[in-house]
Amino acid sequence: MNGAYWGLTTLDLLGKLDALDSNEVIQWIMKCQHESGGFAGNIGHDPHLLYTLSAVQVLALFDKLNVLDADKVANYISGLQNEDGSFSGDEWGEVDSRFSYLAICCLSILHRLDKMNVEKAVNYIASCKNVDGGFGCTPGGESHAGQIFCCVGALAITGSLHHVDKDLLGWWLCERQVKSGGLNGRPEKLPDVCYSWWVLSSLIMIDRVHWINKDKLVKFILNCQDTENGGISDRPEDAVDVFHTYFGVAGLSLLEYPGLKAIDPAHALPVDVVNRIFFQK
Ligand code: GRG
Ligand code: ZN
Repeated sequence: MNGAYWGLTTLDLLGKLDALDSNEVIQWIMKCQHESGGFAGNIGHDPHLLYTLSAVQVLALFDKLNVLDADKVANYISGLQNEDGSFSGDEWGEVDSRFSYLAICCLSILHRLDKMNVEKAVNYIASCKNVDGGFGCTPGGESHAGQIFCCVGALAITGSLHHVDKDLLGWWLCERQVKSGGLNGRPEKLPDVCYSWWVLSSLIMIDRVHWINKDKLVKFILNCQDTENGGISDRPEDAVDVFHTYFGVAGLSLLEYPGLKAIDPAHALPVDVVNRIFFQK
């Protein structure tokens, strides 16, 4: 299901969503829905918030959210909220600030944020903030750009960005740019194309994107292309995959690279899709 979201969102950003038969995709997605209302990664697998958001995002791309029983999906999601405001990813109970983002983003797309306790959810995310301005997966967990995207995205969607120290976090995030122009996910690690999304979307949400060198990042991403067979890899000369192809193209879209649709940094969907969800009910 995540693969469907990465591949189809990339196609949409490229203006090629019609390359696939939408009915076939939608039928497969609906076969992945569990009786609990949540979606699984594939037919017959167990449901999880991760696949539930991807399923809802793909239906949004195709303007087919109406095939869903939104209350049923929302009940599955809100049922995973814990007493302290955190979210479990599925019935087995692992807690992570990623799951807070998944729940908040999904309920927001479904216009069902009122089904969860937003105040408690926001307070839990704020409790994952560290002294370096970043966020971890649970309180006290090491700051990591992926978790920062989740926490900042969730705070942006709920109108709670006042919990972020924008200068402190902006400094930590812009320090992720290394000599080659690429971004890493935490200090001393290698650059990787997918951080073009996790870091850049966060910088945009806190209005600090001008703190990195955009031209150098564009060149780094383009250098990771397989110019013969297509696709983008994590770093130059590596094998391509659909995950890094999506985050490379999405990063280029955030960098306003010509010929790509604009993408919304919080909902991780093309801006025209987000506008359709929130402004054309
Ligand atoms: C809708 C875009 C979107 C996402 C859904 C699942 C999720 C929400 C976000 C995941 C955030 C996250 C934790 C991303 C990091 C992915 C990654 C590259 C992990 C690798 O971590 P390490 O520590 O790699 O193994 P490094 O780069 O530190 O060596
Ligand atoms: Zn990566």
